[in-house]
Amino acid sequence: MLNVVIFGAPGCGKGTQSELIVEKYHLSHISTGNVLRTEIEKKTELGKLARKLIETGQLVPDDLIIKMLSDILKSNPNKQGFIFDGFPRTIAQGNALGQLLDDNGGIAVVLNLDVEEKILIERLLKRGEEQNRHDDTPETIQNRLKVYKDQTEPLIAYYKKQGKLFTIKGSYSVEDVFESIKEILDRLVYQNK
Ligand code: B4P
Repeated sequence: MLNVVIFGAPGCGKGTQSELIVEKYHLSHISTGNVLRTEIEKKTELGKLARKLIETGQLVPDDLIIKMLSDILKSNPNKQGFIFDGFPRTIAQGNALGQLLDDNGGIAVVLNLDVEEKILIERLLKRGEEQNRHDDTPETIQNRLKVYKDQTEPLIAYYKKQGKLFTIKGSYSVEDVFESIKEILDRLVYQNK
């Protein structure tokens, strides 16, 4: 079982690279951002709350998001493994993921996509124009970057200490970033054989 966390600031390419990883390594893709956007479309209670928070660049509370992830894992047994895209975003979520995967092989690797802030902002503004995402506006982007620094970035030291962190330069083309990811994942797949 290969459980991969893809990690980084908003707009670093987590979602983009996850799709390529899923295609090549047949992992189940769990994007908490995508799940929340579906809840928003369906206008569920969680969706209504998430909408307010996402539009202002804040995180959905840990207890709700951890419960959501735990339910998804229970209903999606995949022997090949999972790619966690956008989760964890806080240390509490990191602790919860460790516990949830305790009986399922643990986390094999955390891929940290490192991108300069200027490029992140350019990408998110472009996506805002193309896809009309309500959280890709100039004010919300600034807040998301601050929330990332305050609440999510501490996970870098957390996973470094566990020896699981691989930092990849994410400002290159989609194809070049994926080449770096493949080098890491191919090695792990080979070792697991
Ligand atoms: P997410 O959906 O996870 O959004 P993201 O961080 O903005 O996107 P990502 O990094 O995946 O960027 P992408 O590949 O699309 O979260 C949205 C919100 O949901 C959060 O702000 C939060 O409020 C809430 N949320 C989600 N998970 C949560 C959790 N665990 N706890 C609490 N709240 C949570 O790339 C961005 C753009 O760049 C795209 O347009 C893409 O085409 C482009 N791009 C990607 N790679 C590129 C490259 N190499 N070169 C050029 N462009 C590239």
